[in-house]
Amino acid sequence: MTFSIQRFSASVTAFVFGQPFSTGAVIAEPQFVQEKGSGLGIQQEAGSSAPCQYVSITEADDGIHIRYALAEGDAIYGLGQNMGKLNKRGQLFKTWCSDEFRHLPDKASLYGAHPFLMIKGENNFALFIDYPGEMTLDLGFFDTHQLSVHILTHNVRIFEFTAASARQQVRDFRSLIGQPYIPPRWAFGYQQCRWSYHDNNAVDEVVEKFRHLDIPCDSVYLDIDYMEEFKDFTLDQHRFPDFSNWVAELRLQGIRLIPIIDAGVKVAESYSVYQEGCEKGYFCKTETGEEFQAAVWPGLCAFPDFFQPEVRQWWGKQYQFLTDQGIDGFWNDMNEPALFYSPQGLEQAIAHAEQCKDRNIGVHEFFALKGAFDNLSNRREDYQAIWHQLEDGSRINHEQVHNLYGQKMTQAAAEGFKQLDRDKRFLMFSRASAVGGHRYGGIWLGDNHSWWEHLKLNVTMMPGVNMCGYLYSGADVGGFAGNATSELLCRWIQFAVFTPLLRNHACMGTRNQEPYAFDERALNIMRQHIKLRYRLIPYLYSEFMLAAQNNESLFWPLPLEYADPAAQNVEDQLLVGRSLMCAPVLESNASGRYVYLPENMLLWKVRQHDEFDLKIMSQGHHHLPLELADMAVFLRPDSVLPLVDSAHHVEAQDLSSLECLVYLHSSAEYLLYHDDGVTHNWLQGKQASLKIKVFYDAEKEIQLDVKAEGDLPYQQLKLTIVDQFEQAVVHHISID
Ligand code: MIG
Repeated sequence: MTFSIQRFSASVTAFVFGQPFSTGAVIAEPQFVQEKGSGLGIQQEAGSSAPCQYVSITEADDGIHIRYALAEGDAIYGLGQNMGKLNKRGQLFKTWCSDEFRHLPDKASLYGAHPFLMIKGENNFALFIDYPGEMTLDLGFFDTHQLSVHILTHNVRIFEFTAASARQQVRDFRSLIGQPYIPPRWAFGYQQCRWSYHDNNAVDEVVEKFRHLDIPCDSVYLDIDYMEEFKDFTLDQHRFPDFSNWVAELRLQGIRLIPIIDAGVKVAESYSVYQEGCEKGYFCKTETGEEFQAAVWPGLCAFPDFFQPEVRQWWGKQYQFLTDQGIDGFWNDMNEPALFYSPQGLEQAIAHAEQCKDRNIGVHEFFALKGAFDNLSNRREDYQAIWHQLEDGSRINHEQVHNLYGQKMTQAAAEGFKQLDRDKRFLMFSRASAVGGHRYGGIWLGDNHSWWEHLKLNVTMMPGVNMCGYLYSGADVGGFAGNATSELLCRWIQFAVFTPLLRNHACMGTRNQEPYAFDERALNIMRQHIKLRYRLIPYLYSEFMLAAQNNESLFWPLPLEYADPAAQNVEDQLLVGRSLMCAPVLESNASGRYVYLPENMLLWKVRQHDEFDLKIMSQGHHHLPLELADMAVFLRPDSVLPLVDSAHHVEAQDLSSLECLVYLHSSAEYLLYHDDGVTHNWLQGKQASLKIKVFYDAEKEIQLDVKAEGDLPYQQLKLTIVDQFEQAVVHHISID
């Protein structure tokens, strides 16, 4: 077994086996490299293992194995977008991006491949396995005391992170993979989607309802039906006439339209995108050099070979068809890539059926026949038939790089936007992803169901995707498939108030899921909490930007923050940024919930978004009454929560008066970040900030120290300070 060792820092080491495919996940360069067999005793005997601090890595005929003996109390966090709880010990996962319509508890993989995991317990360390094909991660499934990762290759780079604290392990990982994608500030508003709002009238009606009913909203989505025959970068002129004028009209009302783009390109002679791609050889090929084709929504499709820079450039330019008409946000779908069937697969299934015709086939043959059709989608054989062209002239089989395909589509879009307008921020998020794709866009969490279990899953998934740098993310609020109850949607909004992507989305054929599609009481509750969301935008945006710049997460699990034993099993509360903890209600017919407070906290029980109902709660277990109209926002000791007034959309918000809720123990210091929210000028030092310090002087009097830097919209500051004795004082100051 030969490998080389790369040291990135005292706490980050990589072990390199074979000739790994360069995934682009890690953009940092190692500081020090020990080459294979360099006389430093690195060249190992067969069967020996690499000198990792905690795990053992061995090479076998079937690939590379990582093993670690789990102690009784060890917990495992991370794994990004995957099923299960926060602590993933005991489960089995694999990396294989898939169009997974049913997020059932034992699904081993969904749309993203995020093999970053953290072990907490006897030893504390993290691993990242930089390989874009399949691996299985057995986190104590076959043997409770054995963690084993089997990577189906001999070419891989494995990172070990050995910093003592979990936060530092994540920072170390994130500093390798680079800064996350930064959305425009308006993308922190409420967004409304449905598959599909079929024509401009349907969209106008949605907008009219939101505005008329005084529910804030920043964007409405266009799902696949806006296209002509599902052809990317086309518009159905009948259902969406006079598109660019209409886009401009909606913009005047503070609404942006966000169209979907699918990965598959319809095979059609008269379709210029297909024609050009075909002529230039931009689509993925089969082994014999034919165009690879499979069916998705448009019927037979070809798939752009996003591994080629030239193809990415070409694809990135296509978005201009819509940006020229005033569009500045997109979502990339079906880019795992999802394949409904290939002509070969279908032919085999039909041949199978013909063999069975006119015979008494018996049950076993019946199930085989049924399976032949049931398993036509996303077949492994079809993926194996795809070949990608690489820059050095060589080719690589899709099987070995599958998890990068969708990410490269989003990279193409991001690179295209940069070409179009270097300064402007576009909204972009993708369904498929892998590690490294956080630099190009956000992700949404795919086709969940209107089930309480999936609200819970939204909670446990957020910290995982954040660790991998996907800060701009969120689930389909209310659930995609199935029918949401008004109660579920109310509770879901109460959690999603904290997720950067706050988008209500529902599948074709389900009941309407806009807030106004439910009873009046529910509508009033949803309106209140969506307004709360807008009140929180200065905080969420600031926390987002600082987390992006400092390699932090926005959502962080309690067990990784607090050492006390009772905090170790808390899975249904999360820290949100530096000041807050959320504790959403995740059960139906609940009039409250249990919460565990690892420290004293200030509870703001929100029923009215513009009224404070405050109470200090002491460290420990509590049952908290929370009627459907109520949600809990907890402030940590010595923390500050900035708030502004709500408005119909983000850019209409009056930021001149800022309000801060402070929970003061001894000294609260807070930095509120601000920038223009639409350009990348913040990279050139055009960042503004408000530094707020609230403390006691020697006479035990409360003192304030407020410093403004840069171009800030805030002029008046109202501070509501609650001290340990629940005494509230209010200060008004002006900011200059
Ligand atoms: O096969 O475009 O996850 O959000 O509404 C379904 C239709 C294709 C899957 C996406 C979903 C979207 C839907 N798409």
